[in-house]
Parts: sequence; structure tokens; C-alpha cells
Amino acid sequence: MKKLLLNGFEPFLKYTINPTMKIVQELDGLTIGDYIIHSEVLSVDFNASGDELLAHIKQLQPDAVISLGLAGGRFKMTPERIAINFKDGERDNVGNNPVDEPIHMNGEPAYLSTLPIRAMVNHLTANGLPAEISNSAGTYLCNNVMYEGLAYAKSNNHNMLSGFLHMPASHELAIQHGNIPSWSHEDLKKGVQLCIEMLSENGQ
Ligand code: PCA
Repeated sequence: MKKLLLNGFEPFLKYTINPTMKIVQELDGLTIGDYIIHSEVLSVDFNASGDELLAHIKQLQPDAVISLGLAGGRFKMTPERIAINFKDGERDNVGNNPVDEPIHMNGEPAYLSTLPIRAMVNHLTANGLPAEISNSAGTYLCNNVMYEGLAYAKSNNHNMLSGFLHMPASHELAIQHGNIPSWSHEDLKKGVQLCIEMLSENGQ
């Protein structure tokens, strides 16, 4: 049996609920295909989230890492193709407000996801869920965590697959937010389960 580290994020900015938190909590301990799922929730804190991720990786020694984040305003599930070496964005949950800063001072400019993102998108759409590959994870916490996971894999464990899935809002969040496209919690969760099935079938 292989181990999957599945991360979600806490709420942030004007998003009073982060649907990824509930999804990872509900999938914790389940087995999908070859993978047993171990879930964690990461902080929306530029100074802490990378260290949190690396601590979970070192503790669990996973075969693969999938991190989930809310992309408020997106209509589709969007596996991310690339993480870039930049931190920039609105104030995080503890007040960090980086502008054009590198994540790693002399790090690679970017890393490509090692998840089977095309197979994931095809499997999602074949099962009736709108999906497309995203070519930008932004420069906020999600990009930060995706970059850290791939940088770790590159320098410490070439076999560990790693990447990021951005998710639309849930209906529960959309009601609170007021003006945002949304999916049911069940469809969001099913989307993540379908992606893990593809990881099991197509991940090397
Ligand atoms: N989404 C944010 C950070 C946390 C989350 O769920 C992002 O897209 O960077």
C-alpha cells in the first residue's frame, strides 16, 4: 500500500469557509486504489506553511503529495501545471504581505507538477465534473506550498510525486460570500477522489 499526504488549507481573506479543509478531513484514513490517505490542514501563513508541509512529509514519508486549495471564482476543478518561485499577494492570516519575493533565494524559477494532471482532467470530465489544467497557481499560499513540495522532491526524494489541485467554492461558502460560482460539497469531494484514482492508475 502506498501513502498519500493530502493537504487542505484553513479559511483566509474573505473566504470564511475553506471547503478543502472539510474534504481532507472526510477523506483521512480512506483507501483509494493503491493509496491510503493521510490528511493535514495547512496554515495560510507564508512563514509557516512550507515548514508545516515539509514536517508532514518527513514524518509520513509519503509516496505522493496532493495539496488542495480554494480558488474562489473558478468554475472548474483545476489541477495546476506549474509552481513559480515567487511570493506575492494580499496579507496572509498572520499579516505577512510579501511583494515579489522569492520562495527560495537561489531556487529554481519554477517546477512542473509530477501528478498525472491530464489524466486527472480527462477522468473528471468523463465523470461529469468540469475540469481543466491551470497554467498558474498564482503567487499566494497555494503556489508557495506547491513549490515547496516539488523542491523537496527534487532535492530529497525523486520518487515522491507532488502537485496541487485548485477547487471552486462550495455552496456553503458561496452563500456566505454572496457572489461566487460554487459546487456541492459532495461533487468537490468526488472530484478529489477521482483525481486520487488517476494518481493510483497513472502515477509512476
Ligand atoms: N487558496 C489560496 C491559499 C489557501 C487556499 O485555499 C491560494 O490559492 O493561494
